[in-house]
Amino acid sequence: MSENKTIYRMEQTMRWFGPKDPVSLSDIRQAGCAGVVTALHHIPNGEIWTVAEINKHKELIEQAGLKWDVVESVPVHEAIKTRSAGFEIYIDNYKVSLRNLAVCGISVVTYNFMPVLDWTRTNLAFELENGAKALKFEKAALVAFDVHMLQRPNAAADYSAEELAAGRLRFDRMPAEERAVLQKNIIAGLPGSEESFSLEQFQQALDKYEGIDAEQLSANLISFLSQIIPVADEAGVKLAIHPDDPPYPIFGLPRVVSTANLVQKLFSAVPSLNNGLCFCTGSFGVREDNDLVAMVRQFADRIHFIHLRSTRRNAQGDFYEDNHLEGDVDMHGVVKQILEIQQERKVSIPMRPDHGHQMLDDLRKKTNPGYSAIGRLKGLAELRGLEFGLINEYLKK
Ligand code: CS2
Ligand code: MN
Repeated sequence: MSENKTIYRMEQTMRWFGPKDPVSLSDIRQAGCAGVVTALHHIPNGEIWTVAEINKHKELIEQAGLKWDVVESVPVHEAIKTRSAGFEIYIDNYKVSLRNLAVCGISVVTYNFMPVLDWTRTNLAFELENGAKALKFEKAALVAFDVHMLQRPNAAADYSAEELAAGRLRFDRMPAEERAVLQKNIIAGLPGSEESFSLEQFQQALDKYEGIDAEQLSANLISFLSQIIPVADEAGVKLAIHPDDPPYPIFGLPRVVSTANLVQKLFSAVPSLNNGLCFCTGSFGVREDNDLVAMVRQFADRIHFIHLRSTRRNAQGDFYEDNHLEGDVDMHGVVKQILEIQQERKVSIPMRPDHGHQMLDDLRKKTNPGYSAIGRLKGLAELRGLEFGLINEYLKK
């Protein structure tokens, strides 16, 4: 291949939670990013994002010498997911927000369709051998919370006898303070989540899904898509659905964005290419039956945004967030495949290192779980190195 041929690299970004984020725009710029991924976190879920509010946020970013590459997320109101009272208004508001974003020149929008909770972990400070801290999902802790703290009716039916025994033991041995932290970790809202709950509120939110199985939830998502994708087509907005995290049912809630087949169903139902995917390797990668490299190929035309991170799972159903290039995700294979689809499509897809370890100075700082500066900088630097190596090899061919 000739030297002067354009090479499409991944567009490097980081998530920014707005002016209150302890990681500043200047930090993100120093990490080597040209753009940020952000949202209007101060606007309540379901309300319209006005052009004035979007532009205000955009100016802050541009003043720092960066671009606003991707919206993560315009949250989908629970009434839309359950198709309950008022959902039509929330869909109309969503359409207006998409149009307003397009007016401001922002054209990639991420969202998820996870019932009640956004991403879920049981431990936000799992100490790794080297002293850094990672986010972890421990099955026995989840069972302890679900069966013994929340005492969800019929929860026991969702687990095997071994899982129940492990959960019981975990609960019995857990000191009161640890129980309180566990509850907070699961339902008080991780960064980027729009909701936080008390135990009673959480049970009420779960109850709203009574009678909604995966088929019904999928139908609700498809009917939402069939209304908003035409607006995205008109306005020139690419939507990117984020997969379920973890990618299987929890708390008896249905899940509809966990595997290639489920994702394909959404695209077959609403074929426009603006009906796209946020390819999150950390979420999909928790399932052994998800072949990530094959999924990048399968959804080549629809990947509009990329989250790169890796998890390591065990036989008990636990997983923790590993170094970006280690763990169960074949990161070399995934990035290689992404580079191939980018050359074919002639685009640079925005990518962010999704989460990072709390390490070095950040261990002494108050940080947003998963979103400390140094761990993400390390992840981004490693990913950038991997990409650099792959591109050099490719140029030699
Ligand atoms: C999480 C989520 O793993 C992740 O990316 O940080 O907050 C995610 O951004 C949302 O689910 C996307 O809507
Ligand atoms: Mn993600």
